[in-house]
Amino acid sequence: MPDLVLVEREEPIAVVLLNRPQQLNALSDALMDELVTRLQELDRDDAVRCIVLGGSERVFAAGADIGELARSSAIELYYARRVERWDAIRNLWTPLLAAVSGYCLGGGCELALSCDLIVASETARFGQPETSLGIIPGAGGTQRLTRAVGKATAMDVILSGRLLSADEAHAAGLVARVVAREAWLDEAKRVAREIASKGPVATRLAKEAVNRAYESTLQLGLDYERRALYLSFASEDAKEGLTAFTEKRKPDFKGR
Ligand code: CO8
Repeated sequence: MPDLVLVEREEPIAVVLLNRPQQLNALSDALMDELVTRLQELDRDDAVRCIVLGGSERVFAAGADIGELARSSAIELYYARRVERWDAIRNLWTPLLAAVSGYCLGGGCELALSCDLIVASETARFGQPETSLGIIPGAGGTQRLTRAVGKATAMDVILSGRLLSADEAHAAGLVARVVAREAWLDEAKRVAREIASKGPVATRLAKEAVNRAYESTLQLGLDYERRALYLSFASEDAKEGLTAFTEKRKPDFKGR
């Protein structure tokens, strides 16, 4: 059996590529288990400061594995806690960047939405076609897509099955940067290296604080941000970053 997920370490970043090309990277249970395991391994490794998650040039992922879903009953899915497994991705500490080229549909779109930011090729197509199958988005699509792009666009995408182009997704706030077709992975790696060059403690705290904005009320988010700011001052990285600026040199962050 070939690996369903390929991992390349290019410290300080790592690149994780979905690898089920014949099925357009459909997210089978086995693939998701392997993906979560690999991501958690990288998350524990201090040498990895940003992770890029991608598919191929043709497809990021065409959704959950429809064959598996067709064979599953409601109670099997409920007891297996399949969707709960996806929470591990949202809970990673290390910044996670989705590099999306081609189709990014259904569970694939929800997987990209679970990442911290999306860098998309101009070929990317985002959609939630679940209602065509008689089901609904179930790994966060109705919630995360709505928060990312607003009700009007989310309703359009989810109810009509319309696909968003990369430019539309960018204008709507789903995508952080749109890059040329041939450079989709290189550009994503470049952004990841930029992120990895920052203070790792600060990056993790900032990521958590931004997620609070997205997931809670303004006041709770502001309270969280303040505590995270004070905590960042306890890090050696903060001392190093602030001192390096005053000494007009590049900081040497240790992640401590
Ligand atoms: N699952 C399984 N197999 C797939 C999937 C998929 N999602 N998508 C494509 N494939 C397979 C096809 O069956 C085909 O296999 P084969 O060669 O053996 O016939 C192969 O990949 C190539 O696909 P196509 O021939 O269809 O390629 P095209 O270029 O003509 O079309 C599309 C590409 C438009 C992407 C088309 O394949 C498509 O519409 N795919 C399905 C997209 C979709 O509906 N996605 C939503 C799935 S449901 C979902 O994601 C719910 C998530 C819920 C949370 C998770 C719970 C566990």
